[in-house]
Amino acid sequence: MDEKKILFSAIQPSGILTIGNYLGALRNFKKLQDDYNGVFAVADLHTLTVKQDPAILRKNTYELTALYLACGIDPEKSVLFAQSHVSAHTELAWILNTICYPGELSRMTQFKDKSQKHEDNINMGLMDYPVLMAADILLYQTELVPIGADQKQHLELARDLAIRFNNRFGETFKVPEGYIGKTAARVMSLAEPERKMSKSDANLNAFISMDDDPDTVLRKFKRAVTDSDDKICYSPEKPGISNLLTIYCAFTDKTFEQAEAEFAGKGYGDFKMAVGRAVAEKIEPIRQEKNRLLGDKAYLDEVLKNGAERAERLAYRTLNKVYKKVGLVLRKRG
Ligand code: ATP
Ligand code: LTN
Repeated sequence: MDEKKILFSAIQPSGILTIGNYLGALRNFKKLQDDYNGVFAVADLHTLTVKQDPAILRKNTYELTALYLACGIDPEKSVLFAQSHVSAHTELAWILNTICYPGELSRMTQFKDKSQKHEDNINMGLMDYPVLMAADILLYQTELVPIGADQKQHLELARDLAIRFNNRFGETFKVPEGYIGKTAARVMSLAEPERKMSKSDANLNAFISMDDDPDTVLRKFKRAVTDSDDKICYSPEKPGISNLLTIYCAFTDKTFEQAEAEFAGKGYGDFKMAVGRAVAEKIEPIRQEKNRLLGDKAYLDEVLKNGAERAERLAYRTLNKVYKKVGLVLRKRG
């Protein structure tokens, strides 16, 4: 890899992605991949922290790989791989576990939310999730991590662990910065605009999936919850309309002022249809390209294989350094 700085991010193959994942994360990956050396993972090990059907997890791993490519991640420019293919991730997570304290993990918002949601399966992995995420990031000497706003707390932990390790054992890790988009870093549910849009929501009308066809997109926007008065403007008192405006502006590259002017005097019905059309227009070609790629499993396997080889080389450079620093005797090879 050339001298550009490293950018790392990952997404879990825990279902079909929503436009929240797209706007908050994926589209920024594409924007940034020319200026950085991009390393992008399918975070399959993270997904195991919530019960999965093995066959569906395998399918979702290919779905997400194809979606990365369909959204413009170029496997020649960037490294695209599955987290479980590079065992350095779990190895570094173990070392980081020895400098991380339970209190730091039990107070994580996502841990608390997911413990409530999955009461019957509060496992150690769910609590340790942010440490594996820190390992993902730190292995690549990452400088920038594009994420949605909900992952900020986890990134802070990765920074804390890097600093703690460096202080204890000497300079080893770069301390990464987060990149949270200025707009649409937290897209809200269409049914309950006070809550984050999530692909695992039981109410299918609460989110737009990247797999929804144009009719479904329009139907879901028609049903989206709005607010009591009928003025189309951005305001904290109007979470429903503000969320729709955010989505509209993100997909059309318009400012709130431009959008408010465009819909001045128009009703919610017209506005919702316009949002639906803008979204459908952008995501339909991505959906079709993703489906085309899914028809070519051999190609997807090849991309993941090359990606894992490139990722592994980078990752073991850091891991060997870490093993040496903490006093492990390195295995002699050959
Ligand atoms: P789950 O619903 O299964 O917990 P998730 O969608 O919250 O999953 P990931 O798939 O791991 O979580 O998220 C991938 C990326 O998408 C992360 O950077 C995350 O911050 C971002 N993201 C998730 N939901 C949203 C949202 N509603 N708005 C903006 N960004 C989001
Ligand atoms: N936890 C992240 C997914 C993820 C990630 C990472 C993001 C796993 N490892 C490393 C950035 C960097 C999420 O978005 N839920």
